Amino acid sequence: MSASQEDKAKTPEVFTNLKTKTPPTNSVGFGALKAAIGHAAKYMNPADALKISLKLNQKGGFDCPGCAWPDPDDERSPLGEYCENGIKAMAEEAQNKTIGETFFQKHSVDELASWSDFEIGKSGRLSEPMFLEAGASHYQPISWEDAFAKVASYLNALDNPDEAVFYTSGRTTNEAAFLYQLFVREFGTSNLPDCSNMCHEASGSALSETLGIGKGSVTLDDLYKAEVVMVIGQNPATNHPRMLTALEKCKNNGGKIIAINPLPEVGLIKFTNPQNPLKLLTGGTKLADVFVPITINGDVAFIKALLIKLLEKEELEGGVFDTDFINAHTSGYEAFISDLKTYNFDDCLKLSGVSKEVFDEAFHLISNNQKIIICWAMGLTQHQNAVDNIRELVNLLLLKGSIGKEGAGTCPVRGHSNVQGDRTVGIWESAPQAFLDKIEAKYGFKPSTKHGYSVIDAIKAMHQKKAKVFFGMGGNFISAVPDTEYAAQALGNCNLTVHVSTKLNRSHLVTGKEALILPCLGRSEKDYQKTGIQVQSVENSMGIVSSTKGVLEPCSDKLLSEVAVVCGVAHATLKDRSKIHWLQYQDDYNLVRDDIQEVVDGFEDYNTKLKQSSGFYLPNGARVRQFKTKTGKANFSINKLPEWKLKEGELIMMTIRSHDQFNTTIYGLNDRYRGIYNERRIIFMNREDMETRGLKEQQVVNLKSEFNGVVRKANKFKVVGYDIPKNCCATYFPETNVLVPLDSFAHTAKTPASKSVIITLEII
Ligand SMILES: Nc1nc2c(c(=O)[nH]1)N[C@H]1C(S)=C(S)[C@@H](COP(=O)(O)OP(=O)(O)OC[C@H]3O[C@@H](n4cnc5c(=O)[nH]c(N)nc54)[C@H](O)[C@@H]3O)O[C@H]1N2
Ligand SMILES: Nc1nc2c(c(=O)[nH]1)N[C@H]1C(S)=C(S)[C@@H](COP(=O)(O)OP(=O)(O)OC[C@H]3O[C@@H](n4cnc5c(=O)[nH]c(N)nc54)[C@H](O)[C@@H]3O)O[C@H]1N2
Ligand SMILES: [Mo]
Repeated sequence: MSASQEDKAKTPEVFTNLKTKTPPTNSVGFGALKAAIGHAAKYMNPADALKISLKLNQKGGFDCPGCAWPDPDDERSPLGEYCENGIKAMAEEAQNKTIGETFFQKHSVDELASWSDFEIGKSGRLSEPMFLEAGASHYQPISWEDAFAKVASYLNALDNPDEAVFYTSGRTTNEAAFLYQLFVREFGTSNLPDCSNMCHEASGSALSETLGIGKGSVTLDDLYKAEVVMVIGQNPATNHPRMLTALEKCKNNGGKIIAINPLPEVGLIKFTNPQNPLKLLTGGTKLADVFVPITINGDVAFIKALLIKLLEKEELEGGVFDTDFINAHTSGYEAFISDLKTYNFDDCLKLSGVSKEVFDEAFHLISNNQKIIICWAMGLTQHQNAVDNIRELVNLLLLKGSIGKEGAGTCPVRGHSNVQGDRTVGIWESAPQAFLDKIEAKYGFKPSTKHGYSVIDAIKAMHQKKAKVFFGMGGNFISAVPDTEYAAQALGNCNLTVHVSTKLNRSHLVTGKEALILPCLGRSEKDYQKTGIQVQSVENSMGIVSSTKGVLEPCSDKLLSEVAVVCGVAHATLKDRSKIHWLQYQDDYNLVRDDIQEVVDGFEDYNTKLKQSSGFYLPNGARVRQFKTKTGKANFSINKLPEWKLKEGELIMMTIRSHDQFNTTIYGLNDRYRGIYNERRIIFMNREDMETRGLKEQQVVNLKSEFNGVVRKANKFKVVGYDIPKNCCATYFPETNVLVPLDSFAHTAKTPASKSVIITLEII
């Protein structure tokens, strides 16, 4: 009998021989160089590794497919603007192994699903289109023409275009993303969920409402000039390592850093710049001036505590708030202050789990400085009250006038390398009317104005059989989304699931009745088309658009670019009913950019500007104090304290990334900066919590979450005692996504609350 859809979706419950060490006290340095070189040597050809290291994030080179951290405008290190995890991302993409017909003949879908995510990822690059026929156990090769025809026939057989879901992960370039959403809209739906729905959607919602732009306001130069940088809910040493260089520069200029995190993440504490040989020898820079060991989801309470004390001091002494800024540029101040006065400082501080001593240190820095930047990531956006977290931070910045001036502002640190750009060019299930109007004016068809499905809505629609075709442009949907078992049933209900991918992943194994894998070029590869090798473009976390051009030969001659895949699917599906000449775009991507400049604001002279070596900045109202909100001003907001409470025996769990993974791609089994080796099925626990439960190091437990009466289980995790606040625990994503309830998500933004999962332990 074949394995169940749910079983195939879950990570195998197998241990790999855990070893633990005391976590290091310093990040990057020699250890990182060694790990990067070791990884590249193991998985890449030496000549490719060299080519890549010379071109990665260099002007005129290609954009690292890792994170969205920006490249410096001015000087770039001759030693390479990359980091250990950038090299790992490259080694993953530019693997020297490929898989095609023989591999899929040898291994059935069920067998592949029994492999760990690490093993699946290491099987090699996908080299030819593959098709899984209804009832078949193995994928078989299919020609591109037949694959396009298959997609077209399933799409055209739907009763309504809204029965199809078109997911995007954030690596897709501007050119491919623009064409993809254009095809989806011409096909007739706005079902464009994307990884952003699970990532920074809460930031986008909170920032649009309060500051009029769903993106951050600062530039790298601001970070160098800030007096205080607060890094909250983010682990840069692992997920945005080049940010540490910027923080170091800030410190060298006299700036102070406050790190707010349940874990004493080493990168926040101390950093040795690998691009500075002297520092490698002398031992690095202490980064965090104040480390705030906050309870998971204690952030609203902590920020409120800060706001209350700031108000007290302002009323007593004055000079704390930027009154001129508040008067000239904000709205809602009085209502905000009168609400703030209803809260009690001691209650807030208690809820945050932070001591008065540590609070005072953070308070001192905030109240005495005027140029403040707040950086955050998933530690704030993946809670039910995620939008409140961010709005509360905006309140703080507004009181201090710390926005739209040098050295101050918002810095939501984005995840995927082009997740921000994808949204800019139209990957949005609820795109603004003005954008849809421009599409209509340019192409002559009327895009659907209905709000499409976000990730959570899409899963529900597939589960209810309201959606029947799933198309994934990159990503690994089944492993990335919450509530793995429910999502597996949802995908299983589809008639067809299609994935445009570089590498094999679990989503290729948890399929609809039929399935297609469409293999595409990676960022590092040369994109040969009729008019020559194509350049593409991406937007980083600070709103800079720059070009990216591959340097390696494609790993197989049967790969298409994402642009060509979109053109092929669109041409086959829409045929004569299209108003667009689809195939012209794949020959010359300049034509795509010509279109983007007509439809999307800020892209005037796109093709010319892209030739500038450092790219160009998109307009950003908040950066210049032009707040494009409903009130025309920056809005204060009123946010309640979150109401969650733990019952006896319960813990609050955050699902986080190890140092050896990129989302669902597992580079290796270590988490060096947390002292973990050779294992991912672990749960980090407070040592007192272990004692109360009589738990020993490495004891095996099952994890259980109960939400609205539904029990979810993840079996077999080893307990690791760690420096984490009481009643809090941490596990790795995606192993524990089975425990994240689909209906536990951020209000307004619908980001799954994967950083506040309430669980109990079952001792076995
Ligand atoms: N190497 C590598 N780079 C990546 C990625 C990757 O997987 N690997 N992923 C990319 C993507 S898509 C993204 S979105 C980013 C993710 O980057 P991060 O957001 O840094 O990633 P997470 O591991 O989810 O880390 C969340 C951090 O928030 C803390 N945290 C959790 N809950 C709370 C809370 O309630 N309050 C506070 N204050 N802190 C909390 C955790 O302890 C952890 O340090 O990185 C991007 N870059
Ligand atoms: N529990 C829990 N769940 C989470 C999170 C969490 O912190 N906790 N984080 C969430 C976040 S922030 C995010 S962004 C999502 C990530 O969700 P996704 O973006 O869907 O997942 P990834 O793991 O980044 O996708 C990896 C796959 O993308 C494909 N790929 C890689 N490069 C390319 C390319 O250039 N083109 C194409 N077409 N395909 C490519 C490869 O086949 C690879 O297997 O997960 C979310 N899920
Ligand atoms: Mo993300």
